Amino acid sequence: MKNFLCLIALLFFSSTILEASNKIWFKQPATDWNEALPIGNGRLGGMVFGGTQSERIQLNEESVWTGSRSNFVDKPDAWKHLAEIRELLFAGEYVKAQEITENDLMGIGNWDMYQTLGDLTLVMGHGSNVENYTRELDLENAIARVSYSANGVNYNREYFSSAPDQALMVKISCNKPGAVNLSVRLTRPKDATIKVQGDEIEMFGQVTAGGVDVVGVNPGVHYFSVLKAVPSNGKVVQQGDSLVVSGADSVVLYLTAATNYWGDDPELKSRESLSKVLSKNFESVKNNHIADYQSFFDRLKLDLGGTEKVTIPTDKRLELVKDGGEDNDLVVTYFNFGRYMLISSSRPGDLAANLQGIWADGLTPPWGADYHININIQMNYWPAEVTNLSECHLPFIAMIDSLRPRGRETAKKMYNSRGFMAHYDTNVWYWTTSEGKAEWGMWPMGAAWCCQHIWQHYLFTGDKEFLKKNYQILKEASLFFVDYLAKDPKTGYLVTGPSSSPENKFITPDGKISNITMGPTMDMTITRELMNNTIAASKVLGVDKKFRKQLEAIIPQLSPLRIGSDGRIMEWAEEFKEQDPGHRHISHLYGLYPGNEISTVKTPEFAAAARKTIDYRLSHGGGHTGWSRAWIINYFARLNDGEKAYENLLALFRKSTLSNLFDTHPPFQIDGNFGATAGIAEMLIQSHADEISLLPALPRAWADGKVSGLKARGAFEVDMEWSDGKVISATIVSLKGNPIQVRYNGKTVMLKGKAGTVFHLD
Ligand code: FUC
Repeated sequence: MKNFLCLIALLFFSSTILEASNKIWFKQPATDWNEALPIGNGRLGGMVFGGTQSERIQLNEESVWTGSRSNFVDKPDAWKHLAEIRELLFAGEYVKAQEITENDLMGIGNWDMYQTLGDLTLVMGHGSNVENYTRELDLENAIARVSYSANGVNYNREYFSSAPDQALMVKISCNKPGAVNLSVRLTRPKDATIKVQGDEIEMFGQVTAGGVDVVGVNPGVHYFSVLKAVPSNGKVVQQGDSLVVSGADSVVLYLTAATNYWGDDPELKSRESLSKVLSKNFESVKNNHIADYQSFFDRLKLDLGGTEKVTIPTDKRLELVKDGGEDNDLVVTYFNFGRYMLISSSRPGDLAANLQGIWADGLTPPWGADYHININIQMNYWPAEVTNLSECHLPFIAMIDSLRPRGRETAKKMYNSRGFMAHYDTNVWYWTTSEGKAEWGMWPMGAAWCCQHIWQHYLFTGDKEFLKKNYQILKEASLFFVDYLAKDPKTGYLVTGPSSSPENKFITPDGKISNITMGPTMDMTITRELMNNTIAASKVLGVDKKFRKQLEAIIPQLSPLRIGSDGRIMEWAEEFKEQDPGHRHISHLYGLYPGNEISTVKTPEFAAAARKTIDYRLSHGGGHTGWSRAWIINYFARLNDGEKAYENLLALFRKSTLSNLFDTHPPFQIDGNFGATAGIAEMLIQSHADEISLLPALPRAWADGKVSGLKARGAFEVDMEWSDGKVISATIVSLKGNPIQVRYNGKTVMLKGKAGTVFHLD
């Protein structure tokens, strides 16, 4: 009997542990947007506030954008100024060169904005005497829930956004027949016509620019959203601009939305989705949603041996960490939340996740919630492969392809070069010119960096068809550099430029401040990597021997990575002092992560110099934005320093995490969530150095744990369990039959076996 009770207790315990790490929950509604809970199907999203008297669900559809293809254009003869600018830079006339760059080389245009689709507001008809309130995001099922009792009646709400049914669903129910009474409205701050008829609300219009501070005036997409209320018993009637549900046992709200972004008629498209989803009952829509979501989410399970704290809501647990505590289980929740958000904001066929995924309020979100491609959007996709969500990576790959038409024009007009390229940011209209100030805009490496993801997707999946389909992108990106690179007259090396080390400034020898120079370190690392990846891809596919030879001849001429007299990796080709020694970008360590030019095993001197570089930045206030901190976690993981990686993960929780576990720049920016999710994985497994390394950066705090479903380059899936910091068992499934060396517990083994072989290590 005693044993039986123990077993029951154990079962209860283990299921509650799982629940705790897969749940973000609160005892109160959100008081502002940063406390609300995100739901999404890759395209259609909502932020659930969970108010009791009045509920707000802020809605997003990924293509609700102002503007159109015409925004941001190259100056027609910009390239004619290139030679002069380069000459000035080689002669050390940085400030003058920057002036000409801004006036004559860089493009012009208007900023566009990703905008809210609107708000779904529910005003409850029950009294205000509310008790036993909880609001949760269930990461196992991708469902948000609110429950409470009001005047003795228990109310429950469920919210989710279904990918298979392309609808956002809300169900309100209670335990007393006929006690669901509420009104429903759809609104938008601007550009919306609202029509209420029968049991439906339509909201439609064409979006235009938002606030007064926005330069852009270009109208954007046409959108259409429709909501239908389906009560169980009771009735629905129109009342002004609301639907009023009364005397119902429960009510289900079905909401669909579409825009003309992809060329569809938005009304037809959202009506089509609505009639499809209406043919199913709530439970079957919900079950389809859960099954679909779990086909991604359940691929990976992580346990860091954390103690369950089921009774403490997430915001309070975060506060405990902010007060100096540690909480491994909350780390797992954060990791799972990262995976949840990638699954919920980036499905094949959708647009790539933007600076806020798909979740953004208002008409003028920070940076327009665009695609910054000098770190941010790449970081969004760092966890995609290693955490077994390869398909969620595809919208980003499609984004790179979409950059090509404009990227070819920019290559020609700004640099008189073949191939394609893009600068530091873009958006869903895929402009590629450099915009704004040289400080941020004059950086020609955006597309080249993005191309890394094509090769990484291939390395993790071994999918040759994918590589074949996307090889031309790599080739065209490399071709740009064949034409574009310039010879530094002093060193004889080939360099990029005019360019910057993203967003950092340096002090010129005569004491002035400048951003632009020739051959900043990050550019050169990315160029080398792009060319090497293109060569490797051409070999895998057996194509383009001649072009490959051309690239092979260029690589040794590229300006190399160098260590400065102070022992740090040099950020620029010359030993400049940085103006902001604690700058958030640490771009010159690209070769450490996400690249692989710097390695503790293969290039220990560079690794030591990289550590000095990070330490220096950190000691001057570096890592102060969420994404910057997340990058540092990955850096320390690659330096095999689990303690430092963990210290920075804790710092991310303590300084850059909102109560709903959103990363904050500030304000909310999703890259830090994704970057840290990748960082946690990178502490457990690495595969960038021609081997799989198990527990390469395990901190003492995670001495015992287990994980299943991590992926490694070479197409492997890895499960392992560890105790006291040592692997006690591991299972490695070879998906493509590649041979691989595995490093664990201070030793290495070589594994060889055909596709499907399951290797067991103990
Ligand atoms: C980069 C960063 C900023 C911000 C912006 C969206 O340019 O330098 O900090 O994250 O992207």
